[in-house]
Amino acid sequence: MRLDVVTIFPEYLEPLNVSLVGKARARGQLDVHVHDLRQWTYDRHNTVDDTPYGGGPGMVMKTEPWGDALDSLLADGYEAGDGGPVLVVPTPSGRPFTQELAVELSERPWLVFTPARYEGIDRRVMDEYAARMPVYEVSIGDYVLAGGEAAVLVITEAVARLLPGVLGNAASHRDDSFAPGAMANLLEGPVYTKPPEWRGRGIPDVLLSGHHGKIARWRRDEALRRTALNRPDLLERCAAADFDKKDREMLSILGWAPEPGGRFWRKVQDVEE
Ligand code: 6GU
Repeated sequence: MRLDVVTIFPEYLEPLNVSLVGKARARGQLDVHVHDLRQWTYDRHNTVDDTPYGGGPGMVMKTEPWGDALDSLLADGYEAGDGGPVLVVPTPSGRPFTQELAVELSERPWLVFTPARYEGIDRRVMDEYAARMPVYEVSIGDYVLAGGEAAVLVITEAVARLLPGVLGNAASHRDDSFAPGAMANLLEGPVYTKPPEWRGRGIPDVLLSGHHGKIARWRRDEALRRTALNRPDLLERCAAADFDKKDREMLSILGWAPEPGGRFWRKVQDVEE
């Protein structure tokens, strides 16, 4: 997979040399190109921003440097269709970045990222390239970052670990908490390793039992417990049919019940007299 990143802070992308993504690059599985947007400015001050039309606070990134930068890197091997590039524009006003979108992006051969600073990029840039290639405006969560570079690191790591041969064990993604099409998207429960006792704290007996069926059941119960606590919205999205009899027992212990009609589960409210 090829990745291009155009940014005014190329040094912010240094972590792409480290760990899983760095190793994928070293092995030739990822071909990463980081470009300084100011290469495509022609004035003495290397200006990339200007005041917004219509007024208001902050600055807007100008069309010309982005247009020249994108034309220049796309000219290098541009191909329309499935083999062509997609533009990934990190912005707090984008669609949520999910595991499903990570899988979709991991199936493309070439991703071009345009992380912005200031109040964002002049709209005409996205409109211009949307006529030539898929454009994904993506947000990594409900908070505001000072720029899109950290989002590029997040998206790249989520995508790179899905590429064939990048993680040691390909089966490991199927069990990811947010793997698309999983029966029920549950958070993973706690994990333990040696020593068996640390500061007076032991390991749940079942994990030492060697009984695979009981261990699987315990893990599933812990996943239900953690999901109910931290992400009740995920449980609410599960159909009643996602759960077996033992799941139902656990959900009921956790204070959840099927809604009238039984299609989904919901937290049971304490009824007051
Ligand atoms: Cl992708 N960019 C910025 N600046 N803020 C964000 C974001 C992206 N996702 C969430 N907040």
